[in-house]
Amino acid sequence: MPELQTGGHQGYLRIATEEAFAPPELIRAYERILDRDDVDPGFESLMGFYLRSKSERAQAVFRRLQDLGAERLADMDARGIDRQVIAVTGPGTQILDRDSGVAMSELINDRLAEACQRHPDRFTGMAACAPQDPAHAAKEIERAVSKLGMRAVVINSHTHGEYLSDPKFWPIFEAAEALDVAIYLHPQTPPRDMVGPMLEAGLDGAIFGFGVETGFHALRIITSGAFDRFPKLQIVLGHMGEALPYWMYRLDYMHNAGVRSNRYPFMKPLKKEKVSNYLRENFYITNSGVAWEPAIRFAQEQIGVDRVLYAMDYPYQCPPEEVGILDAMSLPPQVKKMFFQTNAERLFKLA
Ligand code: 1DF
Ligand code: MN
Repeated sequence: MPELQTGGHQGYLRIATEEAFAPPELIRAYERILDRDDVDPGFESLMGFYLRSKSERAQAVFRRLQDLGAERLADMDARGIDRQVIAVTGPGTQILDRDSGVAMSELINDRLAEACQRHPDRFTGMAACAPQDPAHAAKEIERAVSKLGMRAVVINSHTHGEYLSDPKFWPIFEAAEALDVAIYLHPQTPPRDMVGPMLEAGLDGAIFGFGVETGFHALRIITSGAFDRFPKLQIVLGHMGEALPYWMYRLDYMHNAGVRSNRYPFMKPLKKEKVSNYLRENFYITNSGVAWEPAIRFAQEQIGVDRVLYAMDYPYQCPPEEVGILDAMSLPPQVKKMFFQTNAERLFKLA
């Protein structure tokens, strides 16, 4: 494999769009939660591993998560990554109680903004917020975007088992739509009521549980009618859209059948009629964790070449070989440039 370089020698810059960090204050808050006896089982499985395992993988992830300087930049250089779009790692503020979540969201945004100001040519930030306090979340998103230069919002899926399909959270959608920034709906472990049988099988994490829960969350948002209320809202999903593109045909059929037969009185017809129309017009998809050309081509064909973007998922999954695999995809050069560079430049207003 040729050595990877930054600078666009291959005909495009590489912009990685689902990259994670954690400030030390958040790690300390995680430690205190892990010490409780009523700790959320999914959280214990996830952060119990990354904070306490002696394995090489856990320790490398833990170290890299906390760095927004030399090590991260060196890792980007070694992988030929020109820019990272960075967000607080899951579950972030959303595992905390309301007041701690609010304070932590402000701290996260201040820290991330400082790093982006130190390295404006390498780092772009996504705003954190605490959905536990929807009114504050909306104000914090506004501050982070207009004062701190954040270019999107991250929501690490459910908040204590609650979903953004609940209108009490819609001040968040209203703020994102008004500021014209996308919401990156990023995974975390499934909530207590969903995680039990997954934990039992060791399938609660990024291997499967994350994707099931986050895809389900996105679907709940669609079927709630939120996009009919906020038609310009854009949501980004990682991991090839958490498998939703593959589900589209059946989702359309069964949603339509359910609505027509009034099976669930609260499930109302949607303005755009089909679930898939929302996936095509209100979603972007990144390939985080999936360096696999057939899946990327399928999403490009079904959702559109202008809506499928590159992501690495640093530091959780960052083998340099995956960059080479994606560089080698047999896509037309202009499509590869959209994938690695220009779609991200447009969505995050980078160029
Ligand atoms: C993992 C994967 C952890 C992803 C993450 O954040 C994460 C993992 C806590 O492998 O445990 O963001 N991911 O997006 O695939
Ligand atoms: Mn991730």
